[in-house]
Amino acid sequence: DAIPERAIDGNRASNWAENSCTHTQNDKSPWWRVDLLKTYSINTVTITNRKDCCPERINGAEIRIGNSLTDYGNTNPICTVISSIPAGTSTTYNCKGMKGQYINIVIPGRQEYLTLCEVEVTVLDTCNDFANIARGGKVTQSSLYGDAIPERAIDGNRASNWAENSCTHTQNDMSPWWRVDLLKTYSINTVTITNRKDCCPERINGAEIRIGNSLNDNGNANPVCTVILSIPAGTSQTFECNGMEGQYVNIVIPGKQEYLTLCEVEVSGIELNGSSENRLYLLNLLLHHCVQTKNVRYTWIVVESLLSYCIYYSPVCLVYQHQTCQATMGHN
Ligand SMILES: [Ca+2]
Repeated sequence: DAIPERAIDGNRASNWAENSCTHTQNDKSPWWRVDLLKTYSINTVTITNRKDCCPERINGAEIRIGNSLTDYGNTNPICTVISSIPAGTSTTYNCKGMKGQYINIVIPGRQEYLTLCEVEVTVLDTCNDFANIARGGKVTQSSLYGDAIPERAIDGNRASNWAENSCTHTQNDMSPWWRVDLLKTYSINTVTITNRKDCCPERINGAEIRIGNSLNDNGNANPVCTVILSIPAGTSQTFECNGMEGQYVNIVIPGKQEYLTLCEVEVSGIELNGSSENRLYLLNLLLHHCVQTKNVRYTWIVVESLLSYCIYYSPVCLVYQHQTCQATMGHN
């Protein structure tokens, strides 16, 4: 009766007799899979290994994440290969935002029993992943041309013709720059820049996106996310910064006398040092539609709709009920 649901029953109990561990037959390449019902960016996968017997059975198991069901999902990209997990303990693997609807645990090429006492998954936030955190920041730039203030790059408007009054403009500075202060430190996913349309799109060529917490050289000494080769006139281009951390995002054209014009700068990322218990949330919501906050292991909430992810961020929505899975949300 060691059904696969036991790995997502919200219980890390790891003694067989506690009826909370899965168990396959002695299969060749045994596997377990969870279907998250839609695609997520997976942050971590935490696996709890059996305590009372044979912890070595998990050795060599792969965590695979993706959207394919080829070979039951066991050919999806690998997050990690588990070397071992001490008996009765839980190990967390960082999957760095790998995207997928399916998460498989498979022991490849070996005749083995696969037992999992709990599999917990956290995802990168599905709301703020895509929110523009540049808006609301404090902006500044190396100099001002006309009335093309730095705020125009975060006015929520990608209009890229000069006459539309939504693009910034510096003087013809040596190493001109623009900076947004996000007010808090974020792990930055992407920076999207909209280039001017009616004139001189080549001015942006060679600009650097820099991210960090230092204001040395006005922030222009922070680590580089990317160097912009070019952005076609009037278009928006998104640059992946892979979680670089910082409060400041600078755009600088280094070592060159140039005008810097930005019609919009959008930044997506995840706040660090925030109320972390409400930032990432457990995903064991499939069986009972429950989620668990990160740092409060035995506090559970119910979401009534699988689509209610955004509310995890809002503490006022959380209704806790110790050790149970029966509380309801303030709203749905
Ligand atoms: Ca704008």
